[in-house]
Amino acid sequence: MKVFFHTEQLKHKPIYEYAFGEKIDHPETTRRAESILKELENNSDFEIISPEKYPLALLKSTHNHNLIKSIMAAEKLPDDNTFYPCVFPYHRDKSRLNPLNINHAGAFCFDNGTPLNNTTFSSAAWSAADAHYAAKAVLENPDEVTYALCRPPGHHASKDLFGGYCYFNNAAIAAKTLLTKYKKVAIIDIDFHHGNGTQVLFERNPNVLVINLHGNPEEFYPYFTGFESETGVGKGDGFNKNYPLDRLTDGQTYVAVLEKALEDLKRFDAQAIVISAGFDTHKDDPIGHFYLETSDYVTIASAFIKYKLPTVIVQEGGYNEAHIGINVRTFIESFIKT
Ligand code: Q9C
Ligand code: ZN
Repeated sequence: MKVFFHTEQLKHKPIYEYAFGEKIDHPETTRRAESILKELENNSDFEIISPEKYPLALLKSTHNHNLIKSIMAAEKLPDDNTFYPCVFPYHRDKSRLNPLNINHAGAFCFDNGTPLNNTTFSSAAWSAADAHYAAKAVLENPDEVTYALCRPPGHHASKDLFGGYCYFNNAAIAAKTLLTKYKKVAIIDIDFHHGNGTQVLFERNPNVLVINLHGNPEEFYPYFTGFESETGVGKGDGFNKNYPLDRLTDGQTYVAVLEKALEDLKRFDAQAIVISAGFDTHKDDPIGHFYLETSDYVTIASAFIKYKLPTVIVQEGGYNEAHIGINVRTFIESFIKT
Protein backbone atom coordinates (compact mmCIF):
# COMPACT_ATOMS: atom_id res chain seq x y z
CA MET A 1 0.00 0.00 0.00
CA LYS A 2 1.22 3.47 -0.87
CA VAL A 3 1.54 5.72 2.19
CA PHE A 4 2.10 9.46 1.66
CA PHE A 5 4.08 11.43 4.21
CA HIS A 6 6.57 14.35 4.18
CA THR A 7 9.05 14.97 7.01
CA GLU A 8 8.21 18.73 6.98
CA GLN A 9 4.97 17.67 8.67
CA LEU A 10 6.94 17.00 11.86
CA LYS A 11 7.99 20.64 12.28
CA HIS A 12 4.70 21.99 13.62
CA LYS A 13 4.79 21.32 17.36
CA PRO A 14 1.90 22.82 19.32
CA ILE A 15 2.93 22.63 22.99
CA TYR A 16 -0.23 23.29 24.96
CA GLU A 17 -3.87 24.23 24.69
CA TYR A 18 -6.59 25.31 27.04
CA ALA A 19 -9.24 22.66 27.49
CA PHE A 20 -12.10 23.45 29.85
CA GLY A 21 -10.05 26.27 31.37
CA GLU A 22 -7.03 24.07 32.10
CA LYS A 23 -3.70 24.36 30.36
CA ILE A 24 -2.96 20.87 29.05
CA ASP A 25 -0.23 19.32 26.90
CA HIS A 26 -1.37 19.69 23.31
CA PRO A 27 -2.81 16.35 22.14
CA GLU A 28 -1.86 16.83 18.47
CA THR A 29 1.83 15.95 18.86
CA THR A 30 4.43 14.80 16.35
CA ARG A 31 4.62 11.54 18.37
CA ARG A 32 1.28 10.57 16.82
CA ALA A 33 2.79 10.50 13.33
CA GLU A 34 5.94 8.83 14.67
CA SER A 35 3.86 6.07 16.26
CA ILE A 36 2.13 5.48 12.92
CA LEU A 37 5.43 5.55 10.99
CA LYS A 38 6.96 3.06 13.39
CA GLU A 39 4.20 0.57 12.53
CA LEU A 40 4.46 1.09 8.76
CA GLU A 41 8.22 1.43 8.26
CA ASN A 42 10.23 -1.72 7.62
CA ASN A 43 7.04 -3.52 6.62
CA SER A 44 6.96 -4.71 3.02
CA ASP A 45 3.17 -4.15 2.90
CA PHE A 46 3.77 -0.40 2.95
CA GLU A 47 5.72 1.93 0.67
CA ILE A 48 6.24 5.36 2.22
CA ILE A 49 6.33 8.07 -0.44
CA SER A 50 7.20 11.73 0.03
CA PRO A 51 4.92 14.04 -2.00
CA GLU A 52 6.76 16.13 -4.60
CA LYS A 53 5.20 19.52 -4.01
CA TYR A 54 2.32 20.97 -2.11
CA PRO A 55 -0.86 21.73 -4.07
CA LEU A 56 -1.03 25.52 -3.75
CA ALA A 57 -3.69 25.89 -6.47
CA LEU A 58 -5.92 23.35 -4.72
CA LEU A 59 -5.34 25.02 -1.36
CA LYS A 60 -6.43 28.31 -2.94
CA SER A 61 -9.54 26.79 -4.52
CA THR A 62 -10.51 25.22 -1.17
CA HIS A 63 -9.68 28.02 1.29
CA ASN A 64 -10.08 31.78 1.53
CA HIS A 65 -6.88 33.41 0.25
CA ASN A 66 -6.67 35.59 3.34
CA LEU A 67 -6.91 32.51 5.56
CA ILE A 68 -3.91 31.08 3.71
CA LYS A 69 -2.07 34.41 4.01
CA SER A 70 -2.84 34.54 7.71
CA ILE A 71 -1.30 31.12 8.32
CA MET A 72 1.65 32.17 6.13
CA ALA A 73 2.03 35.39 8.15
CA ALA A 74 3.03 33.21 11.11
CA GLU A 75 6.13 32.12 9.18
CA LYS A 76 7.60 35.48 10.25
CA LEU A 77 7.27 34.70 13.96
CA PRO A 78 10.49 34.07 15.91
CA ASP A 79 11.20 30.39 16.70
CA ASP A 80 10.14 30.62 20.33
CA ASN A 81 6.84 32.38 19.61
CA THR A 82 3.49 30.72 19.04
CA PHE A 83 0.34 32.70 18.34
CA TYR A 84 -2.90 31.49 19.91
CA PRO A 85 -5.89 33.19 18.34
CA CYS A 86 -8.22 34.12 21.16
CA VAL A 87 -10.21 37.05 19.76
CA PHE A 88 -12.70 35.96 17.11
CA PRO A 89 -14.44 38.95 15.54
CA TYR A 90 -17.96 37.73 15.04
CA HIS A 91 -18.69 40.26 12.30
CA ARG A 92 -15.30 39.49 10.63
CA ASP A 93 -14.93 43.12 9.62
CA LYS A 94 -13.20 42.92 6.24
CA SER A 95 -12.33 46.64 6.19
CA ARG A 96 -10.06 46.22 9.21
CA LEU A 97 -8.60 42.92 8.12
CA ASN A 98 -4.89 42.71 7.43
CA PRO A 99 -3.97 39.06 6.83
CA LEU A 100 -0.28 39.95 7.25
CA ASN A 101 -0.96 41.03 10.84
CA ILE A 102 -0.79 37.87 12.94
CA ASN A 103 -3.10 39.48 15.51
CA HIS A 104 -5.86 39.28 12.89
CA ALA A 105 -5.56 35.50 12.51
CA GLY A 106 -8.58 35.12 14.82
CA ALA A 107 -10.71 36.27 11.88
CA PHE A 108 -10.09 32.86 10.32
CA CYS A 109 -10.15 30.69 13.41
CA PHE A 110 -12.91 29.28 15.58
CA ASP A 111 -11.17 27.99 18.70
CA ASN A 112 -8.11 28.60 20.84
CA GLY A 113 -6.60 25.13 20.52
CA THR A 114 -5.16 25.64 17.05
CA PRO A 115 -2.01 27.73 17.40
CA LEU A 116 0.19 29.23 14.68
CA ASN A 117 3.95 29.27 14.60
CA ASN A 118 6.59 29.63 11.91
CA THR A 119 6.34 25.96 10.92
CA THR A 120 2.55 25.62 10.80
CA PHE A 121 2.05 26.63 7.17
CA SER A 122 4.68 24.26 5.84
CA SER A 123 3.50 21.29 7.92
CA ALA A 124 -0.15 21.89 7.01
CA ALA A 125 0.63 22.40 3.31
CA TRP A 126 2.60 19.14 3.15
CA SER A 127 -0.15 17.37 5.05
CA ALA A 128 -2.54 18.50 2.30
CA ALA A 129 0.00 17.29 -0.25
CA ASP A 130 -0.25 13.76 1.18
CA ALA A 131 -4.00 13.77 0.59
CA HIS A 132 -3.60 15.13 -2.94
CA TYR A 133 -0.94 12.59 -3.99
CA ALA A 134 -2.80 9.70 -2.31
CA ALA A 135 -5.86 10.61 -4.39
CA LYS A 136 -3.75 11.00 -7.55
CA ALA A 137 -2.37 7.50 -7.01
CA VAL A 138 -5.94 6.19 -6.83
CA LEU A 139 -6.80 8.01 -10.07
CA GLU A 140 -3.91 6.17 -11.72
CA ASN A 141 -4.60 2.82 -10.10
CA PRO A 142 -8.20 2.59 -8.83
CA ASP A 143 -7.76 -0.94 -7.43
CA GLU A 144 -5.12 0.13 -4.93
CA VAL A 145 -6.31 1.81 -1.75
CA THR A 146 -3.90 4.54 -0.57
CA TYR A 147 -3.24 6.13 2.81
CA ALA A 148 -2.37 9.79 3.44
CA LEU A 149 -0.58 10.15 6.78
CA CYS A 150 -1.92 13.66 7.25
CA ARG A 151 -0.78 15.56 10.26
CA PRO A 152 -1.85 18.20 11.16
CA PRO A 153 -5.36 16.86 10.54
CA GLY A 154 -7.97 18.63 8.41
CA HIS A 155 -11.65 17.87 8.86
CA HIS A 156 -12.49 20.82 11.14
CA ALA A 157 -11.10 23.36 8.63
CA SER A 158 -13.58 25.03 6.28
CA LYS A 159 -13.12 27.61 3.54
CA ASP A 160 -12.83 30.53 5.95
CA LEU A 161 -11.96 28.98 9.30
CA PHE A 162 -9.24 26.85 10.81
CA GLY A 163 -9.68 25.17 14.20
CA GLY A 164 -9.83 21.84 16.02
CA TYR A 165 -6.06 21.32 15.39
CA CYS A 166 -6.83 21.58 11.62
CA TYR A 167 -5.58 24.25 9.17
CA PHE A 168 -6.30 22.94 5.66
CA ASN A 169 -8.96 20.37 4.87
CA ASN A 170 -6.97 17.40 3.62
CA ALA A 171 -10.00 15.17 2.97
CA ALA A 172 -11.57 17.93 0.86
CA ILE A 173 -8.34 18.18 -1.16
CA ALA A 174 -8.42 14.40 -1.74
CA ALA A 175 -12.10 14.55 -2.77
CA LYS A 176 -11.47 17.44 -5.16
CA THR A 177 -8.63 15.51 -6.73
CA LEU A 178 -10.91 12.48 -7.20
CA LEU A 179 -13.59 14.75 -8.72
CA THR A 180 -11.26 15.44 -11.67
CA LYS A 181 -12.11 11.91 -12.85
CA TYR A 182 -15.16 10.71 -10.91
CA LYS A 183 -18.48 12.53 -11.05
CA LYS A 184 -19.69 11.43 -7.63
CA VAL A 185 -17.45 11.15 -4.60
CA ALA A 186 -18.40 10.33 -1.01
CA ILE A 187 -16.49 11.36 2.11
CA ILE A 188 -17.12 9.17 5.14
CA ASP A 189 -15.82 10.72 8.33
CA ILE A 190 -15.20 8.25 11.17
CA ASP A 191 -13.24 10.56 13.48
CA PHE A 192 -14.75 10.86 16.99
CA HIS A 193 -15.51 14.54 16.32
CA HIS A 194 -17.96 15.88 13.77
CA GLY A 195 -16.14 17.02 10.62
CA ASN A 196 -17.72 20.45 10.57
CA GLY A 197 -15.24 21.81 8.03
CA THR A 198 -15.84 19.05 5.51
CA GLN A 199 -19.60 19.35 5.97
CA VAL A 200 -19.71 23.06 5.23
CA LEU A 201 -17.25 22.86 2.33
CA PHE A 202 -19.58 20.46 0.47
CA GLU A 203 -23.02 21.21 1.93
CA ARG A 204 -24.24 22.76 -1.34
CA ASN A 205 -22.65 20.15 -3.60
CA PRO A 206 -24.91 17.30 -4.78
CA ASN A 207 -21.90 15.47 -6.27
CA VAL A 208 -20.21 14.99 -2.91
CA LEU A 209 -22.03 12.91 -0.33
CA VAL A 210 -20.69 13.56 3.19
CA ILE A 211 -21.43 10.97 5.88
CA ASN A 212 -20.33 11.62 9.46
CA LEU A 213 -20.38 9.35 12.55
CA HIS A 214 -19.33 11.11 15.76
CA GLY A 215 -19.92 11.85 19.42
CA ASN A 216 -23.22 13.65 19.94
CA PRO A 217 -22.51 17.39 19.61
CA GLU A 218 -24.93 18.13 22.45
CA GLU A 219 -22.09 16.87 24.62
CA PHE A 220 -18.94 16.84 22.49
CA TYR A 221 -16.75 19.17 20.42
CA PRO A 222 -17.46 20.93 18.04
CA TYR A 223 -20.85 21.35 19.81
CA PHE A 224 -22.56 23.51 17.16
CA THR A 225 -22.69 21.11 14.22
CA GLY A 226 -23.16 17.42 13.58
CA PHE A 227 -26.88 17.10 14.27
CA GLU A 228 -29.11 14.82 12.20
CA SER A 229 -31.12 17.81 11.03
CA GLU A 230 -28.13 19.09 8.99
CA THR A 231 -28.85 17.40 5.66
CA GLY A 232 -27.21 19.78 3.18
CA VAL A 233 -28.18 23.12 1.67
CA GLY A 234 -29.95 24.07 -1.58
CA LYS A 235 -29.03 21.67 -4.36
CA GLY A 236 -26.94 19.78 -1.84
CA ASP A 237 -29.91 18.99 0.37
CA GLY A 238 -30.00 15.25 0.99
CA PHE A 239 -26.25 14.83 0.45
CA ASN A 240 -25.08 15.35 4.01
CA LYS A 241 -25.76 12.76 6.69
CA ASN A 242 -24.94 12.99 10.38
CA TYR A 243 -25.02 10.10 12.84
CA PRO A 244 -24.45 11.45 16.35
CA LEU A 245 -23.64 8.62 18.78
CA ASP A 246 -23.69 8.28 22.55
CA ARG A 247 -20.77 8.36 24.94
CA LEU A 248 -19.17 4.90 25.27
CA THR A 249 -20.56 3.59 21.97
CA ASP A 250 -18.90 0.20 21.44
CA GLY A 251 -17.72 -1.57 18.30
CA GLN A 252 -20.88 -3.57 17.79
CA THR A 253 -23.19 -0.55 17.90
CA TYR A 254 -20.73 1.52 15.89
CA VAL A 255 -20.43 -0.98 13.06
CA ALA A 256 -24.21 -1.48 12.91
CA VAL A 257 -24.69 2.28 12.43
CA LEU A 258 -21.83 2.47 9.92
CA GLU A 259 -23.21 -0.39 7.80
CA LYS A 260 -26.61 1.30 7.69
CA ALA A 261 -25.01 4.66 6.86
CA LEU A 262 -22.95 3.19 4.02
CA GLU A 263 -26.07 1.90 2.27
CA ASP A 264 -26.31 5.47 0.95
CA LEU A 265 -23.20 4.87 -1.16
CA LYS A 266 -25.34 2.68 -3.45
CA ARG A 267 -28.32 5.05 -3.53
CA PHE A 268 -25.97 7.93 -4.30
CA ASP A 269 -24.05 5.84 -6.83
CA ALA A 270 -20.66 6.83 -5.41
CA GLN A 271 -17.76 6.22 -7.79
CA ALA A 272 -14.97 6.78 -5.29
CA ILE A 273 -14.65 7.42 -1.56
CA VAL A 274 -12.47 9.31 0.89
CA ILE A 275 -12.37 7.96 4.43
CA SER A 276 -11.61 10.67 6.99
CA ALA A 277 -10.12 8.23 9.45
CA GLY A 278 -9.79 9.34 13.06
CA PHE A 279 -8.75 6.87 15.75
CA ASP A 280 -9.94 8.97 18.68
CA THR A 281 -12.87 6.50 18.70
CA HIS A 282 -10.62 4.00 20.53
CA LYS A 283 -11.55 3.21 24.16
CA ASP A 284 -8.19 4.51 25.44
CA ASP A 285 -8.19 7.79 23.55
CA PRO A 286 -7.51 10.73 25.91
CA ILE A 287 -10.01 13.10 24.26
CA GLY A 288 -12.56 10.82 22.55
CA HIS A 289 -15.35 9.05 24.44
CA PHE A 290 -16.27 5.93 22.48
CA TYR A 291 -15.32 2.38 23.39
CA LEU A 292 -13.86 0.83 20.24
CA GLU A 293 -11.17 -1.82 20.47
CA THR A 294 -8.30 -2.32 18.04
CA SER A 295 -10.04 -5.35 16.47
CA ASP A 296 -13.10 -3.20 15.69
CA TYR A 297 -11.05 -1.36 13.05
CA VAL A 298 -10.93 -4.60 11.05
CA THR A 299 -14.74 -4.82 11.08
CA ILE A 300 -15.02 -1.14 10.19
CA ALA A 301 -12.65 -1.66 7.25
CA SER A 302 -14.75 -4.65 6.07
CA ALA A 303 -17.85 -2.46 5.98
CA PHE A 304 -16.06 -0.21 3.44
CA ILE A 305 -14.32 -2.96 1.46
CA LYS A 306 -17.70 -4.56 0.58
CA TYR A 307 -18.40 -1.65 -1.76
CA LYS A 308 -15.22 -2.24 -3.81
CA LEU A 309 -14.84 1.46 -4.56
CA PRO A 310 -11.65 3.40 -5.34
CA THR A 311 -10.64 4.51 -1.84
CA VAL A 312 -8.34 7.10 -0.28
CA ILE A 313 -7.80 6.94 3.48
CA VAL A 314 -6.96 10.30 5.04
CA GLN A 315 -5.62 10.47 8.59
CA GLU A 316 -7.57 12.71 10.99
CA GLY A 317 -7.46 12.49 14.81
CA GLY A 318 -6.42 9.82 17.32
CA TYR A 319 -4.43 10.93 20.35
CA ASN A 320 -3.33 7.86 22.24
CA GLU A 321 0.30 7.77 21.18
CA ALA A 322 0.78 4.19 22.38
CA HIS A 323 -2.14 2.82 20.36
CA ILE A 324 -2.56 5.02 17.30
CA GLY A 325 0.13 3.28 15.24
CA ILE A 326 -1.32 -0.18 15.78
CA ASN A 327 -4.87 1.03 15.21
CA VAL A 328 -3.91 2.70 11.93
CA ARG A 329 -1.99 -0.33 10.72
CA THR A 330 -4.83 -2.68 11.70
CA PHE A 331 -7.30 -0.55 9.79
CA ILE A 332 -5.33 0.18 6.63
CA GLU A 333 -3.77 -3.26 6.15
CA SER A 334 -7.31 -4.66 5.94
CA PHE A 335 -7.60 -2.85 2.59
CA ILE A 336 -4.60 -4.56 1.02
CA LYS A 337 -5.77 -6.99 -1.64
CA THR A 338 -4.31 -10.46 -1.20
N1 Q9C B 1 -9.31 24.57 23.37
C1 Q9C B 1 -9.47 16.26 15.71
O1 Q9C B 1 -9.65 15.16 16.23
N2 Q9C B 1 -10.60 20.44 21.67
N3 Q9C B 1 -9.61 17.42 16.39
C2 Q9C B 1 -10.92 21.83 21.85
C3 Q9C B 1 -10.51 23.96 22.94
C4 Q9C B 1 -10.59 20.23 20.23
C5 Q9C B 1 -10.03 17.42 17.78
C6 Q9C B 1 -10.49 22.45 23.13
C7 Q9C B 1 -10.63 18.81 19.75
C8 Q9C B 1 -10.31 18.78 18.26
C9 Q9C B 1 -9.01 16.34 14.30
ZN1 ZN C 1 -11.24 13.95 16.39
